[in-house]
Amino acid sequence: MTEPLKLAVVGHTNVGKTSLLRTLTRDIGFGEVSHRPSTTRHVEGARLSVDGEALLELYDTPGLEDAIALLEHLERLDRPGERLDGPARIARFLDGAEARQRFEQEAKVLRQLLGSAAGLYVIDAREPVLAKYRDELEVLAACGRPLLPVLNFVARAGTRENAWRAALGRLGLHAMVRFDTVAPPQDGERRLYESLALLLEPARPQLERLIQSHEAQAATRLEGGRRLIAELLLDVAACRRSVEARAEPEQEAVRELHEAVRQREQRCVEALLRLYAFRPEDAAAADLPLAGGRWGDDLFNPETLKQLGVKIGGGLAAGAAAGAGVDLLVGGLTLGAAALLGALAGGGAQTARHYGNRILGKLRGERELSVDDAVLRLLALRQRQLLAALAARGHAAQQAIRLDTPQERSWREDRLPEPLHKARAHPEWSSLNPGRRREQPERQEQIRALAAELG
Ligand SMILES: Nc1nc2c(ncn2[C@@H]2O[C@H](COP(=O)(O)OP(=O)(O)OP(=O)(O)O)[C@@H](O)[C@H]2O)c(=O)[nH]1
Ligand SMILES: [Mg+2]
Repeated sequence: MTEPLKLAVVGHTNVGKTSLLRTLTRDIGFGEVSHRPSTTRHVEGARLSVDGEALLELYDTPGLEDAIALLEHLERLDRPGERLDGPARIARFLDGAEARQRFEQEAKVLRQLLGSAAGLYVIDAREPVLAKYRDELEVLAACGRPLLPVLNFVARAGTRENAWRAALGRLGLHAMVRFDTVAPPQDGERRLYESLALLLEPARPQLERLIQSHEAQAATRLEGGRRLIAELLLDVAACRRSVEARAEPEQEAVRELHEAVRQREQRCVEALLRLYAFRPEDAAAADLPLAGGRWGDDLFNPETLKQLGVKIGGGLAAGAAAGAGVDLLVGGLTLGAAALLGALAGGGAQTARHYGNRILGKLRGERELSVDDAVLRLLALRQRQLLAALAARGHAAQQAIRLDTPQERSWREDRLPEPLHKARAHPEWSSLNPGRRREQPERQEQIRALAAELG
């Protein structure tokens, strides 16, 4: 068993040190994050383990505030005729009274860095390279530990990244990583740990294990997310309601079906958020551009579908109820009914039995409500987009997720994947229908196939 590698996360106050810890540990609840300076007052650690073995310990530290005064103080610590090196000077400082008084916060940082194998020096890359930051780096460098600068706040344009690179180079710091804690690059963790492995060669095996484990976990999460979306789509595609062919019960059934589908989508959103370890409110905020109010409130609004460029099929055009396609088993053939006949022709004995009942229903004057293709398209588009947003989101993010209008065409226009067509003929696959039998191998097979198409 190797000892966990200890890293101190250090830097000026308010540059995102605690945020970096949140993102690297995928823990939205780590420490306290605030726009106010001096939020973190004590050292706090978090451990990253793989298969129960602790590989890395990250220590959050208070922000440095007055490095200029501290550097001056350090320079006065040498006795006459003495010329201490950095670590000796830091050791003398930590033994002195000032380390418990005026520089108490700074002393915590330096003690932690001395007790660590290396430091991650977090930088707000929007800031100019001021003298106070250079002094800060000089004080930290005196601890004699490798420092890896981490450029934060780099997701948006207008940073001073180049000035920082030049300034860090002049201080002998040539390795650095760009890592925005709110929107980390896809390979951000890999780059960060690989850069550390260059500085800390003996720790390379455990850093590589960490990289591999993180990448495997990310792939598993993505697969899990696609499966959740596939289950949602299958549930909705297979959903059916029989209703008496009279205006009042019909309207009531349409309303009830809308609500059931909305709730089903909300359940999927919440499951995705849980899978990615985010808060329920991270995606249910009122200002989602694709939805007013609660997520999914305008799922059945034809205008939403139009804005997204989703093809609006027979059910919507029929106007009986926006979004709830009416398979008219009564009152003539429609597209919906034609599709049903196709399903009947291609389906097995079970399908025939099922449709047999529905044709009986027709004779009794009943209608079948199902959810229109356009709604399936919209669900697929925005859930996929949510999944992509979650995969790219840092756990330091404070704002609710905002989704742009999706650009991709396939789910908007192409024929829907085969599993959804199949599901139309299998009401027993839907958790939204009574009498479902969800553990059926064929349903599972279709979910797998559909999940693969969501990739
Ligand atoms: N947009 C954006 N905001 C960030 C980023 N990193 C941090 N923040 C914000 O910056 C502020 C400071 O973040 P903290 O993580 O508390 O910073 P800190 O360095 O730990 O601060 P102290 O503990 O006070 O020294 C918070 O409001 C964060 O939400 C980032 O990459 N992008
Ligand atoms: Mg902090």
